[in-house]
Amino acid sequence: AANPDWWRDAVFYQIYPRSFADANGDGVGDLDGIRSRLDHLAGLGVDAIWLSPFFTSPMADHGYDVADPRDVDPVFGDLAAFDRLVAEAHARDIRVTIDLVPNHSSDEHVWFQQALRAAPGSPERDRYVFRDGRGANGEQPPNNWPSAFGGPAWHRITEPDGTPGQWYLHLFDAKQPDLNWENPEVWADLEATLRFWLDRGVDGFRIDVAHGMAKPAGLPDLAQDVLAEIEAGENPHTSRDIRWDAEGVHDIHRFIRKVLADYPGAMAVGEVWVTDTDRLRRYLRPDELPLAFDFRMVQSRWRADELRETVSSALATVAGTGSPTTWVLSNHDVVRHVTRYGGGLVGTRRGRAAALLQLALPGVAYLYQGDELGLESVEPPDEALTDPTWERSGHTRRGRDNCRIPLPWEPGEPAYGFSTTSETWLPMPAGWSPLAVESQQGQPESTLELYRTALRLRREHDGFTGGLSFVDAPADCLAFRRDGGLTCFVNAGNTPVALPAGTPVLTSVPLTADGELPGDATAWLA
Ligand code: TEU
Repeated sequence: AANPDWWRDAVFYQIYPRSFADANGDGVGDLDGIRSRLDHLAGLGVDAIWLSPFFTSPMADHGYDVADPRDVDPVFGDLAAFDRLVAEAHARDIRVTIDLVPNHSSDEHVWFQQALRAAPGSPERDRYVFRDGRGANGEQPPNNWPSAFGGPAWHRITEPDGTPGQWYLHLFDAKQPDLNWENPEVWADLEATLRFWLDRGVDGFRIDVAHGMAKPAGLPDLAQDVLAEIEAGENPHTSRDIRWDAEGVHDIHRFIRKVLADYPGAMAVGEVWVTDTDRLRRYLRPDELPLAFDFRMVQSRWRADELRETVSSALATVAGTGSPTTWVLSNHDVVRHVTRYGGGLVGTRRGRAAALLQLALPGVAYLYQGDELGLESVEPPDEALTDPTWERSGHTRRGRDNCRIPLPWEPGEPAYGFSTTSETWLPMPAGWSPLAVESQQGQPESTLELYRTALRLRREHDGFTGGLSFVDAPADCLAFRRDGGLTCFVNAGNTPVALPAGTPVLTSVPLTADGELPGDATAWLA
């Protein structure tokens, strides 16, 4: 019988559909492409996939601008292709989870088109956050909020009679108007979307901007010092950034959880960009989110003290909530961890060590496609950039294309088996041939085989059960022991160190001739 708590220690694999595999040769990945590569995921040993959006969309934010949340965009396939994918994933014991984007819709959603044609104050306008502007003729935005992509979070429309009109809120791109979560129709529509996909067999959801749907009453200005920090690119995500984490968001999560409760085993993970322990833990409740990404691991540098602090605060966040931690190193929004840790040989080595750290920790792990290949971020040339951040920031922020380069499957030249065309939606770099799946497959020293072995041990070895206790370790090292008996020993420094007693089960790089753990390496010991 199905275990309703299957997700508590699961390894999820995030697929960014544009960049995973392209079956129809148009240079953009698609659902049939994903289906054709399921054996890679089965061989890797992941428990579930998370598909970033594949819904009908004008692709202003590559699908995070949803025009119809209950259909498939033709660039990715159709509902029949989705059903085939779910069936073939389930046949391999891989669960399928999908993205849910409740904070905003596309401006090409039928609701927004109706809102533009309707009058101020109408029920159609009330599904979004329309306000009159400030200043004599309403020519100033209603408040000082910036968009997460740069520029103001407000866009002024032209009324149907041709006069300059109201403003609408968009915390992201202008083509992503925020929905008004004070409107009951918005709730009912989200429930319809949840049930639509759950009835089609999905096993859960990743909830986009899960800290963003509710807005503070009266939409007050941001404090000047907080605004200055945001504009300096510090993106503090503090409790003083009142655009996010408003109290009302918790009611919405309780509503979602009630719907999920009708489907045994259905899970949800929130993209909660809240890094304050007390604020984050408020989302993790038996009647709210079962899981929330802990992004402090993404923000942590490759230093033993920071990593240890990251692990401690993540564990403190979930303590007493009944939820496990959700560990993540990379995703489609951040510079890949190999690059963050220094890139090249050093970054690759640290990336391997970080993978063994991530996979030894109690709870849920999310891998991002390409993590298992040790991929680095690759910055495309200016003219190839597609992320809305580039335009909206006035070309001051290059955006997130660097972590969205299509995956290399086969050795050779671009597109390395990703597509039959070399004209991929983002250019693929020269020199990726050795990183391709087929190049690494069966090579014992490869990052792909390291992940495979690690996932197999995590599944089969009984040392991985229970919580963790930190173990004394030399400077620049971090060590902990799982209740089941496995010890994870990370050397984040440069010099080899002696390991505690125990038998090495797996190491990210070979031990020295003296049996010591080299720098930038992790060992699992039983
Ligand atoms: O990201 C939301 C988010 O808050 C951060 O990732 C960050 O602030 C943003 O990337 C700006 O740097 C989610 C999705 O993961 C992202 O891809 C979407 O663009 C965004 O929501 C809007 O839907």
